[in-house]
Amino acid sequence: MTDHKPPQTAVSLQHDNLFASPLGKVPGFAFDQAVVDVFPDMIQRSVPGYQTIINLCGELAARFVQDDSNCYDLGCSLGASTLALRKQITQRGVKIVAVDNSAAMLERCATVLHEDTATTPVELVEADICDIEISNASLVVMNFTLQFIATEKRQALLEKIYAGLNPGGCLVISEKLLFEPESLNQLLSELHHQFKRAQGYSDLEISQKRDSLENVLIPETLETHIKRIRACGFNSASPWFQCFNFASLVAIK
Ligand code: GEK
Repeated sequence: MTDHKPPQTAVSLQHDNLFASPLGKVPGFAFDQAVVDVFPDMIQRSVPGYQTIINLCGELAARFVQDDSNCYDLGCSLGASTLALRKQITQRGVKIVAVDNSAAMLERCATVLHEDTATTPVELVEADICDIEISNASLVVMNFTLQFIATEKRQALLEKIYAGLNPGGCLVISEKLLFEPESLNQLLSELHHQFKRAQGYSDLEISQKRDSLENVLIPETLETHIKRIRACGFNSASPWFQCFNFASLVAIK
């Protein structure tokens, strides 16, 4: 009998159906191999504006990256932001440091980067972003990662990023947001769920994924983010993109 395995590609095109069947007690969300296998499909169909945000990171790289400096992709997953930066960086002597604490994510990310033809060197680091050193940075990208960091550690992380950025350096933070009052939060959350249904997710998938992310993904309000960024000393900070309860902010040192 012939084995008809699909060809292996670096970026898996597997459809996300991790939450499609009733799971009984839904386990807490983890960035394990099962998630890695469906990740590109999962994030595209779950985060409105995801590709727009990733592309903008490339545009910001063209604008803000300084010669002989470092760029950081914090919570790099499969390297989507790193690839976007790499595509646009023409500055000399630049290194991208891509960090994630999921071994499964980084292993697949290494394969993805191996197939990319851009030349800016990338250092892949398996670590907690709260523990790494940040230095000589001209661009730091944190796309949908801060939301997974314990809230009490967020200020110190932002202060470390600020300290490691060169003057004129740029920080991008993309997050799921919380809204006040609760009625507004409910509305934006329902609009997000409508988006997910339009992407082919069933009500069961939406509710089981929500349960799985409970206490794992902790969103904060836009005001909390801006206040924290400003408290670090950034010269300016503003959201540049929002769709429902997802936004991306840019801050300049
Ligand atoms: C993208 N930026 O495609 N230290 C390091 N990594 C962490 C930590 C931590 N403390 N906590 C979580 N992660 C990517 C998408 S996904 C967002 C980022 C999502 C990693 C985690 O392993 C995962 O790979 C990533 O942060 C979050 O634009 O899935 O919603």
